[in-house]
Amino acid sequence: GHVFKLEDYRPSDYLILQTSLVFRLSPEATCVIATLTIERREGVAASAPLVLDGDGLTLLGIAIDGRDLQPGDYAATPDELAVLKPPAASRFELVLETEIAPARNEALMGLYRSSNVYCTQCEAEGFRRITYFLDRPDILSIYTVRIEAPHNEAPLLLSNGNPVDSGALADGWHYAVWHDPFPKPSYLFALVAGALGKVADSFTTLSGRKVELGIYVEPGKERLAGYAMDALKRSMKWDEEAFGREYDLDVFNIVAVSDFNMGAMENKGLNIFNDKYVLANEETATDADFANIEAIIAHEYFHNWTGNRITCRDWFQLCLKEGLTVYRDHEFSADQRSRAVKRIAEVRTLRAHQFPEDQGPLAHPVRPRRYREINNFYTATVYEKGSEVVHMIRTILGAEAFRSGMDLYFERHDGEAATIEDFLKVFEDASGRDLSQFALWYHQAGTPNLTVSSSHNARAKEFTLEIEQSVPPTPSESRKRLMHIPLGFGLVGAGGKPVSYGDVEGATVEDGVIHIRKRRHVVRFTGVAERPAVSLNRGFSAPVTLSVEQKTDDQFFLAGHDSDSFSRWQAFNTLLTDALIAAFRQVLGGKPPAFAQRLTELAGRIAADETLEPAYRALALSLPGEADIARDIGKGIDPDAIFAAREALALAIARANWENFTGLYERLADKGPFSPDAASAGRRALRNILLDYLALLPEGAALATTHFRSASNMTDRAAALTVLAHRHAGSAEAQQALAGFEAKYRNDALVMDKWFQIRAGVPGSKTVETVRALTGHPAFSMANPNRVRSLIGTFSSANQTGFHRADGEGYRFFTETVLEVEKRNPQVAARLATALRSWRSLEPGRQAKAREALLAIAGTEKLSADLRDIVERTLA
Ligand code: HT7
Ligand code: ZN
Repeated sequence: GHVFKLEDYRPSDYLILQTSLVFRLSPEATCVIATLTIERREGVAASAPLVLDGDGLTLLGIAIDGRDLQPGDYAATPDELAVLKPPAASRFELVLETEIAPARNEALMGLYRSSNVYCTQCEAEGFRRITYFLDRPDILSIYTVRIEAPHNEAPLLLSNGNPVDSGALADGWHYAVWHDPFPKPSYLFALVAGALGKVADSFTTLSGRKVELGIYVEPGKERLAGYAMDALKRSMKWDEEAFGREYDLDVFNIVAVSDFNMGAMENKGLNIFNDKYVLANEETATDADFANIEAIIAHEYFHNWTGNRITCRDWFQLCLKEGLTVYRDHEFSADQRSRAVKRIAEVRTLRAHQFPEDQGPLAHPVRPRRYREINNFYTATVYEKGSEVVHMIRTILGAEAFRSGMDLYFERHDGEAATIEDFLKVFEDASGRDLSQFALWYHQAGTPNLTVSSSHNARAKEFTLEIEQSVPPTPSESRKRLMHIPLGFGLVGAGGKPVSYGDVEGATVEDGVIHIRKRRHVVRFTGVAERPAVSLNRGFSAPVTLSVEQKTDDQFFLAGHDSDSFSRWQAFNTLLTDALIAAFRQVLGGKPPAFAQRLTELAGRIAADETLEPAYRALALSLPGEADIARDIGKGIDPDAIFAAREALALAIARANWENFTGLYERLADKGPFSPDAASAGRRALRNILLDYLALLPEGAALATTHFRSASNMTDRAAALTVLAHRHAGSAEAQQALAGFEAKYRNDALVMDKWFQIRAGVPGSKTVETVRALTGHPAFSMANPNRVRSLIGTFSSANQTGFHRADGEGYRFFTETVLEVEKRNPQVAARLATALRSWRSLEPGRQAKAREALLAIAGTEKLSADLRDIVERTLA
């Protein structure tokens, strides 16, 4: 396959100033007429051919300035259209007629059908599956779209921008015309047509313009869209307050569809969502679902400025819109909920998804320089690490200069397709700082490590930190340059009070941040009489790993007293991780794992500490996951031993605290009516994690059964079902609860996804057979991405003992299924296939079997570009 390179970027010879599209919708034969106003760029020779992108298209007609082209004037294949002799005039009108079959589009890119609704997905390169075009994000065009369809099949006709006309046609057909005044790249084009229910509301912007808001869902599900609408209005208000950004069209529409490759899509004025991120009430959605809906509604809305008004010059710049917009949605959720809890959750996600990517064969810079398939670069590195880079800019500049930089970005680049260089420049200009070394965060892959040791000289009243940075090698980047790392820190004294200090030597230290720029810094703090405990990477100021030589007493002290809530959580989490790694080694050595009493006691104190938010306590009590432990161990992974170590620690904590936990569990029972707010969700989270511990003790299955039966919302019901199915697998209680849940929700696809997830997550060697059997379940479908991700994705990415079964059966099932999914949907298959990216860290037996599975996929004929790219990089 072709390798696209950043250094090969050059502007196109032609521009497309206006794009007028007519769609005559029909499932098997939709006719698309595109009228493109084309302009040759200045300085380009009139003989330069106009070459448009296509993907599987059938050309029915082609004309320029009203005259049909003759064979020989152009060359058309399904994947390209070349106008060989364009007119001499610098501006001309090209009319193209293509035919497409949305009903047969199972890849879910371009125009397709989802439950009888026509919808589109054009990012990254889906527009070329609709018509021939310069399908690249630096071609900004003004769109007018006319949609025609039978009124009874598609009473609703939507596209980008504002509605301008509609009316009846012959034979029961009707039409609607939409005009979007903002020039946009083709990937932001959208169309929706079908019979959908509507929830309507409005929002008045800061300057007093009224915007009509609509959320469209499957008829009958309107009452499930209320939370999404509320989240939308809060997002619109927040962007005005936090970033001074107002909405710019008369309407803003959101459509929920049930077949969607990702979470949602920010098409201008017409966001299209995976229905899982719109539909919710307490009966069907968990607190995590509510939080995701809020975050994704906000994310797509925020793209209107960071992505749409200012877009990307090319796909190498994807993080320009994605990293920045994730940063913005993180800030939004932090403001709407608990900032401290949100930060911990973000870091857990980053470590679970981005760190393994950065530390494995698929590692790439936040701004990659090469790709074979752009769809495979919608990654945790581009999104989550990209957001962390923006977070660091904010840390380095401070709130005020950061905001000035953002204002300058909007002012300077509105209406443009920009680059990361443009983005960094606005912050340099707004702050007067030099960000050239910092820019490496965009260009260099890999997670930097900081090795830190400290010493105190009582006589000289001097406290010293020795800090050394290193970036491990990553594919095709063996030598790394030194990074600028803003390291948040605090010197903590008795009772958790900050320790003051005088002059500092050896590094620039400002506002609680040490600026690491060299390989090694010896940072001396003068005037420090007592030895402090040092709290490092406060607030998770930089996405790095730390190797700190620290006394266990200091770690316990910080876990109880650090005034930075992130670092306090981190200190306890590090203690748990260290204990789990030690236990893993004991299990491998054939010894029963043992845990320090003071660790299990500390867990009890945190659980009961009323000065801490319940959600924070819940996060502290949720043990590092099996994959987190594996990542921290690094090599020779035996998932069964990790599982045994983790179970042993959970049991030790439960046994040491059962009275305390039981009392708390009872006091936390929900009394009032349900509310999805963060505080109520936090109480449920704490109570449910306590249940998870208590379920390990005698009578645990009975307790979980009672919890399950008395649950008045999906959060509690799903939590109890998970405890029964995972902790008491195979028990009568588990069987009964699973069957009851299935009977009750068999017709609710999104709730059945939870059931598939829970069943796919059951630890142990038997689950592969269960999952294989469940692919035949009436509620399952290989064609629906949500179903595939729930069942197959959960099994392969979240069930360590099940998937990595020692005999390789999990991998064989995986190979078959990935290839089966690929026949319909290469994008979803490629994403699934990343489950084996950490195969080299497995113990030798499993490693050999995982490699066989990857080779089996790689050896398959006619593999899609998407899947081939992932397996070949994984094996390289
Ligand atoms: N910008 C959107 C990305 C997206 C996407 C990419 C490839 C294939 C299908 C897709 N659906 C959505 C989502 C976002 O980041 O907001
Ligand atoms: Zn996005």
